[in-house]
Amino acid sequence: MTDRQLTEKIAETVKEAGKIILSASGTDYGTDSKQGHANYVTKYDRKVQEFLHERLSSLLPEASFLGEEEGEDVFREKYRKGWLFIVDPIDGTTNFIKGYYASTVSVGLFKDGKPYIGVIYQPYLDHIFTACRGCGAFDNGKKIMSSSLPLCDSIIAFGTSPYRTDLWQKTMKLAGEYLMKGQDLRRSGSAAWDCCMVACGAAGLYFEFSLGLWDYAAGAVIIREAGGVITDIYGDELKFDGPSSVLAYGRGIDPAELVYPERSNA
Ligand code: 2AM
Ligand code: CA
Repeated sequence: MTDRQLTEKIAETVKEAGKIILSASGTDYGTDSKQGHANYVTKYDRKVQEFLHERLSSLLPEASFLGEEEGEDVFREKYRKGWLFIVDPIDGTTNFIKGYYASTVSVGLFKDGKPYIGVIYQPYLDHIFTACRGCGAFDNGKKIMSSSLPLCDSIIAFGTSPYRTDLWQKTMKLAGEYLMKGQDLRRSGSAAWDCCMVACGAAGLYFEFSLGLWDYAAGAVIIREAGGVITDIYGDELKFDGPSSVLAYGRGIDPAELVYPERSNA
């Protein structure tokens, strides 16, 4: 199987998983709170993850599986060799619970600890973003490139890391600074979606102070294949081995215009 064929197979599976999200009805989401502020899991997160675990494991039996919701959710040294699926079954769980129609299914495939394939599906809009290393990035099969516009003509997307209440001042300060430098701000509630918006050029830049690996694993491949840049929020290389801050931006942004926050140990 070629890399493109494997990407297509993963995309088919991820689209099927999206149907589980669309099938959710009523108000009984079986919602449980997780650690931290505004951090939830529903029975649908678990269902989608189970479905993906089973289907992706039969697609690539030699791959390990790391998912947000159950089982293995911590990056291990052994993942630096071979294949690893990194899955966020519902990215934007709060949106899902509230009926905000802005959640995604995100599947990254790493090879030897580095992002290799990325697939992100927004089931409400029926848009699937795909990329594999060296093959380019696509939105519903159409090739995409990140924006060539400068910061002053760009939408700035950001996330608020709501489960980390200690980060709100830093987040809002940076958002304010970018509001003055860019065109306007957006906050979608799904980090994976924000990555797609940078990849296709709708947004020029995206930042968030704290994300799980599953929130940005797939997005990183899609952004890079679309000619964009993704680093941590200080401009340092992403390590792809656990939680991190994220800064992503399109081709047109002059790095000299970026605003780097002060470093802290948080
Ligand atoms: P989620 O909906 O899958 O939890 C919103 O700012 C972004 O942060 C979403 O992509 C959301 O993903 C993510 N997020 C929410 N809680 C998180 C946590 N405890 N750790 C890391 N990311 C989280
Ligand atoms: Ca997530």
